[in-house]
Amino acid sequence: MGSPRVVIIGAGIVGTNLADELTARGWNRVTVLDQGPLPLTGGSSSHAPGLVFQTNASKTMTTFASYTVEKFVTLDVDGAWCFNQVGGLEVATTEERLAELHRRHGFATAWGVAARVIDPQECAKLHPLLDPRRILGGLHVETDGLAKASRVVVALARRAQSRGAEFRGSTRVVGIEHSGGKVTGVATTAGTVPADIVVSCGGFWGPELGALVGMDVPLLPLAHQYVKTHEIPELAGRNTEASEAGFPILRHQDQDLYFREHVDRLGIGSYAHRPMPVDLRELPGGEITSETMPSMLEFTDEDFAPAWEQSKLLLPCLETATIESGFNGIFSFTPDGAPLIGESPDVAGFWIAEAVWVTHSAGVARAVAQLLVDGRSEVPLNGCDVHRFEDVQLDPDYVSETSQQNFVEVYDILHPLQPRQSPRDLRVSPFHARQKELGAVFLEAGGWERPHWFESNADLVAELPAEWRPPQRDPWSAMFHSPIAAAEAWRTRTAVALYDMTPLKRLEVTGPGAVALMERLTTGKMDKSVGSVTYTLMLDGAGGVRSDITVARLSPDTFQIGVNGNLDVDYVRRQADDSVVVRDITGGTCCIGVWGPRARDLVSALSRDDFSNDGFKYFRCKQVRIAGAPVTAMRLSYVGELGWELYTTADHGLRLWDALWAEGRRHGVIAAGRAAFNSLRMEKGYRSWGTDMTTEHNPYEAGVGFAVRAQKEGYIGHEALAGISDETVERRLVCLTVDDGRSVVMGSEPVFINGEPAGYVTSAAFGHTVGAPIAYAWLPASATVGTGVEIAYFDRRVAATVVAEPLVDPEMTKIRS
Ligand code: FAD
Ligand code: THG
Repeated sequence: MGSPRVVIIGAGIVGTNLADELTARGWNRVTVLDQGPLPLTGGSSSHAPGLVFQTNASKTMTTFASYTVEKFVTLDVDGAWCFNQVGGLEVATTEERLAELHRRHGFATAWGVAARVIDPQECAKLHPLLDPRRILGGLHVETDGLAKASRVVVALARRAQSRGAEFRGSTRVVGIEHSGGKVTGVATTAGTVPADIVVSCGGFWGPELGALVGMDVPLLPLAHQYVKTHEIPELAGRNTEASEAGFPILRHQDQDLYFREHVDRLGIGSYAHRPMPVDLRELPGGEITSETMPSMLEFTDEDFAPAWEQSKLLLPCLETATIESGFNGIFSFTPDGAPLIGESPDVAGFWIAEAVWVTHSAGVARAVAQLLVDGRSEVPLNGCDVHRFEDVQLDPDYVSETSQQNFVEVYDILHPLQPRQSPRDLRVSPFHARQKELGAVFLEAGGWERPHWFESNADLVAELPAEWRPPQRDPWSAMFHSPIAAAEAWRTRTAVALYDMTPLKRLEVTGPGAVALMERLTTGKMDKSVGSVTYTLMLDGAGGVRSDITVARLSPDTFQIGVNGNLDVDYVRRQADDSVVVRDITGGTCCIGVWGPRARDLVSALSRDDFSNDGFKYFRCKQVRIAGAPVTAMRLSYVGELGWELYTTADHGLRLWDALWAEGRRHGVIAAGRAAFNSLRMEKGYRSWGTDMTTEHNPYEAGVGFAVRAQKEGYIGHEALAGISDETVERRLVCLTVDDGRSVVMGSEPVFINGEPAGYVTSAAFGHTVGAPIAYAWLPASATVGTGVEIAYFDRRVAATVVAEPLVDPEMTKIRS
């Protein structure tokens, strides 16, 4: 049997890259269909100016971009370039932006892209059209440049065709055929094309194509303005028709603008205008020809006027220039700016790869090809997986509002904790009203309102013992933070605190096949006594960490699983057969973490059940009553203190909270938020999946090898772990503390050893118990305890040291007593 029959919908930059990547892997039964003519289909790629700036806050996105560069530089069409590596220059006209460029320099370094922050004179030397007096500096990336998308598609289509792929233009897909929950083919205006796998690379048409199988594709088509000037005297004679450009591509984020050369003209792109959402139903229908470009709408000059004025200020040569042409070009935006990759939950074999820039196109295509051919992408996709969204985030109004917001903020300086302003209050726990009364400062995640600290605890800051008083923070790390977190951490470690754990996703897995399913999916022993709780890992086929979860056996056939997000829900559902029912019970239930040395006193006072150390052991669960409410209590603690997670149905939640609060006054109870929580979990050495570890890492590298049961076989990923141990790994997630005891970093900074980039920070926080900032970082295994490193924070270097972990309660005396 040959390779599966694959139909790719869309011959834009993503679809052609995918055809290339699949055929490169020996899959030769690939058909690419497009409604438009070939090679210029009228989609976004047909007219993309193709600026490729690799630097991105996301490691995955940067890796996608770097691969795009690496691949495109090797391509040509009859000798004509596909990638012109002119370099990339981002300039700052404000102090804030200059600082941001230093931060972006950090991202580039952390993710392996060479970059430099340079002064105005050097900027002007690289790009002589710049007025150096208007700028404060720039970020220069030598390997950035221009991708000629309209030529790349030709080069790649030829290559894919030479390996057996077939391209058909002017063939519109009108239906997806499936039977028994599996894709069987694609219905087109020119008949049916049979298929085992269909990948929709339909760009901003994605939602229409997804609808053919009932799949939500949360992207919004938005128009964005691009103009070309008439001839610029300063450019005359500099470039040839063939080279097109010689100066670096230029970004002026303070004014939402970017620039490139077109031989002797300048091209200007603007995000400075109002968001212009496009209703797909209003695009002109009928046959698409090379003259009708459905992705190009008429230029609206009034929207461009302010951008033109700003362009003249940055590039004085434009004072005397005029605009030759412009258009409002359509492409996709998503609620978080990242692409959409994944398989339909209902129709197996129907995949999407959409909302992808030219910049990331080759990287995304390689990832999808690896998913299809190998079952796994080498680059972690958790930030790009279409199943990352919660149900409420798939609502078209949500997608529209947040994607427009993303357009507006595309070049803004965004703090990692910066919450969206709207929509808010989409999901609240039963304790929300009480939390508001306590002055909770909420940040949003997955639609949930989560308290980060409580203003009602402000008075405690003055009571803090000297060794608990947090140092003053720099303005950036002080944003969306409060010293109240120190007081909340202090009271958690010394008295007791209530944490709202409701947003932590939980599944009920039930049925005669439940044990077998959990045995197959995890590294731990699942067939344990009812009442057991197990911390365990789900791995992918290559031994990468898919998730770390807690599994509570509630009855012989029922487990409650604490997971890390919607990706886990999607995965466990896909893996389950008819003998198991997987239910997401998050919304109908709630959870309070009651943690601290007084937790037992507090909970026992409200219950007839046995909460003694013998009667309720660490990592056990029981059905109990607390203040009359039926509660599933689990003795574990992500903050590393004595205590329980108390689960009940939503109706009982408020009473449970009120009872704990009222009784808690005698035990010094407080409500505590995520800021303290995150610091406490790092002190205890607990990883946060998605930030500290992903599928890219094996358990031993990530420091969770203890959760792999040595005797166990037959689970997904087991074979891949053969020969791997704590001793063999070449890199490790390690704990650092900052030497000066005060410089807090934020995460995603590069780490230097002997002056050379050696790794990057994952999570970071001030460790209130240990009185020093903590950072987890990926470093070579040679960086053992005691190794001195430097973390680059903006334009500073912060000295830090690899330390033994956990920093708090390594003997487990607090948590087990
Ligand atoms: P497309 O190129 O749109 O391809 C999708 C294809 O699917 C189309 O050819 C379409 O005809 C086909 N299709 C849709 N529905 C059907 C159907 N039912 N049946 C058959 N075929 C169908 N990105 C950068 O990285 N750098 C830039 O500088 C840059 N500048 C931009 C400037 C402008 C003005 C615009 C509009 C976009 C810009 N982008 C840039 C974004 C970039 O152009 C797009 O993200 C990218 O081209 C999308 O590629 P794609 O293959 O997903 O989509
Ligand atoms: N609570 C519950 N489920 C969860 C989390 C949680 N699932 C997702 C995520 N958080 C998982 N992360 C952790 C990390 C560490 C621990 C629990 C959940 C933990 N670890 C013990 C340790 O390392 O010492 C395990 C000890 C053991 O294996 O016996 O407690 O917060 N419900």
